[in-house]
Amino acid sequence: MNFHAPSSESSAAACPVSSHNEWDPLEEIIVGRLEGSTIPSNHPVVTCNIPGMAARAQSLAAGFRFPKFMVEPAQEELDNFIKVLESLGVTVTRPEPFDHHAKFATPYWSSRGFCNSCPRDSMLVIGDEILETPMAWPCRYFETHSYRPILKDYFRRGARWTSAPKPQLTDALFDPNFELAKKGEPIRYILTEFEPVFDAADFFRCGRDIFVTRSNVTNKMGVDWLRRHLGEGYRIHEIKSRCPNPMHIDTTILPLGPGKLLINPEYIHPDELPDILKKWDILVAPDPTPIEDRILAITSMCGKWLSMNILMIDEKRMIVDPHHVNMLRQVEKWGFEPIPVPFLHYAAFGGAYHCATLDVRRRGTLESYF
Ligand code: ABU
Repeated sequence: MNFHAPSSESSAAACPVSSHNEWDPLEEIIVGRLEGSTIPSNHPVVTCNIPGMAARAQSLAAGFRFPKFMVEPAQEELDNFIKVLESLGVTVTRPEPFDHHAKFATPYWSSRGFCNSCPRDSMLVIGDEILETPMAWPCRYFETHSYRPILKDYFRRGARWTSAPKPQLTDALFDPNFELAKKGEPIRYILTEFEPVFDAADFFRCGRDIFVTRSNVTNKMGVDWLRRHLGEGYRIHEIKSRCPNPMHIDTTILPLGPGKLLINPEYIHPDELPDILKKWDILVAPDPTPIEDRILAITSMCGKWLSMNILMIDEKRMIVDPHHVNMLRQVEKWGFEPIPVPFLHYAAFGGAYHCATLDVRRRGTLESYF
């Protein structure tokens, strides 16, 4: 590895929102909620990203409340996860409970909501700014409203609070002829360039350098919008992923510390990484431990690489699912201290620890790591 030590450029601000990367010591985090969870309303942008069996179940049960047998075990895991975070000295902040079953409409379409399981998607923290993202799933249109009390509180205490242009999400944004790429074919996306859309979970932050994968919820115009919004203080680099149905970077590639990059060997080819990342240690994720439980396998909204959806507490400690023994053993070999927290039932609501959280404050300063 040819790693250059970071140079400090600013001092820590006394702002409730202050987070520049994925690994500085964690001080405050938003953790999602399951109350009021509703199965996403039917839309091609939803179904194209849900694995086979779950997609079929989703389209049959669209708009109904998630059944108790799915919510209860996930809620238990969530409660325990929160206790673990608090025991580590992290302040946990929560959105308001909301009944996402309520129907809403714009002049162009109507939908029911989804849930607040994954704050990682709807808001992006860059330094002292917390930005509401223009998400492409119609059922997520008003998701950030559950976070408004928190956002207003952060704003009153000095954070910058912004929102990207609210997208129209008309048919013009979605390619009616979209089909998933077959093996060996170039990756295709369901989104057109009609307007900017992006989920925050398609980005990860390494100080002044921010990395993104294009996906079925993040188009080029969305990346351009963010690049122009952040201005010259930041550089946004696109990472090429070979995932045939890309949605969110955090099961594809994730930094675990300065100079340390976890990659999914199916989706990332190291020789295709941006040149600046080639200087980092490439840690190849081990094969995910298969999930034999049929209900868990069928109900998961996520792919098997959710084993990579790690949350860093600091440069050494990380939350990992004890089911994923291959990952647990591997990160120990790399010198990390995994903290095992069971979380497999949460996959039915869209993710694991990284998705389920939004780190709003980490102790550290804005650095340039490259
Ligand atoms: N929300 C992250 C899940 C992405 C995946 O299914 O791999």
